[in-house]
Amino acid sequence: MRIASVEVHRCALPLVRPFRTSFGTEYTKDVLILELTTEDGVVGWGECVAAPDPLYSHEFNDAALLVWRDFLIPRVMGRELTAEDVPSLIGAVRGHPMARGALELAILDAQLRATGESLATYLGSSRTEIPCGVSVGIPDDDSLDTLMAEVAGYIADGYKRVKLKIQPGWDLVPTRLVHETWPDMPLQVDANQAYSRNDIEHLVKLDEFGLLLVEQPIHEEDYLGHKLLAERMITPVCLDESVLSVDNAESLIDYGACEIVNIKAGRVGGYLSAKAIHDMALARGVPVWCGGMVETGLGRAANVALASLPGFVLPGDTSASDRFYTQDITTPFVMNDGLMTVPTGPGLGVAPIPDILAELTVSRVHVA
Ligand code: OSB
Ligand code: MG
Repeated sequence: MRIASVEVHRCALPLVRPFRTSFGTEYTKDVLILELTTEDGVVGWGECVAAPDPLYSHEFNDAALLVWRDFLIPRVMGRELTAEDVPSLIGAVRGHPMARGALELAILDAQLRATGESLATYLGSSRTEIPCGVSVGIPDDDSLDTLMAEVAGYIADGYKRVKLKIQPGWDLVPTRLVHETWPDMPLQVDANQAYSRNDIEHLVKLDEFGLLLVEQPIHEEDYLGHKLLAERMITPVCLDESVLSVDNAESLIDYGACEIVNIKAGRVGGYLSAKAIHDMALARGVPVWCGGMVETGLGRAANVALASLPGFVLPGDTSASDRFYTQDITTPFVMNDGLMTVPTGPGLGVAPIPDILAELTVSRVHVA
């Protein structure tokens, strides 16, 4: 295919409730959606998982716009290519995996729409439906009652696994309460790097709650801290922010810093890299699960496809659209008995609903 044009839709989606983590609170989802058109007139869609501010990672929306315009899109425009060529064509550009991943996804979507194949089939899916977990933020009012009401609602919805966001001062007490109230509900926690290697003895106290895993407790660059924690803790240590590529994931596993991998395609530069990490982990017998970045239906469709690969043995942060949005930009993803159906249509299998996309769009940039 040859890319003829790329348009960025900057959208603002109100969240059903604020989403608070150890690094900040989001009230609205401010998201960049790529619309790419090929010379044959095929349209492909990609969602960028960067946020307006560089708080989860160094990436942020305005930087993604510049990187696309000045460095990434010029390397792929107007030349004959396939999606598999994209990582090497843009490989000279350092960093910016979320921007790279969104561009690769739009190209892959266009390619698969042209051939009629679904993303799930292309990636090597082994299931038609996947179990869903839910990520629960720190309550805006710091109240345990608020947390318990929110978790009770998700359990009533049918979620098969609960993940609590934790930070110093909001860890043992909420985790114990949720564990004791729903002892059979698979439970895990995510600190988004809020602790240090000096907190190992404190983090070990989480062991009494029988958690599936503890996610990214310590700073992303502190591999020794995670290794020391993994040696000391019964609960498996899972890494999110630290995992950036297949080679770095294998290094972290081999070193002993990572016992379970959270795979987020945006964080690792796209779905081809995500699949490579999955394949490596499956071969090594390391469990993986699909992370989320509060995606709209576009990114959610791709995550659900990825999560249907055989190595995804734990429920992912693949919640229903209504966990975050009253109005998604695509047909909403729904859950039945805690399961979600993997899209089977060509490419992502969903596309933005034109009127709704227009309604939620704040600005449009013609990048190329
Ligand atoms: O660390 O997993 C994370 C959301 C935004 C940024 C980082 C993270 C999250 C989540 C997943 O916890 C939320 C979701 O998409 O379900
Ligand atoms: Mg995380």
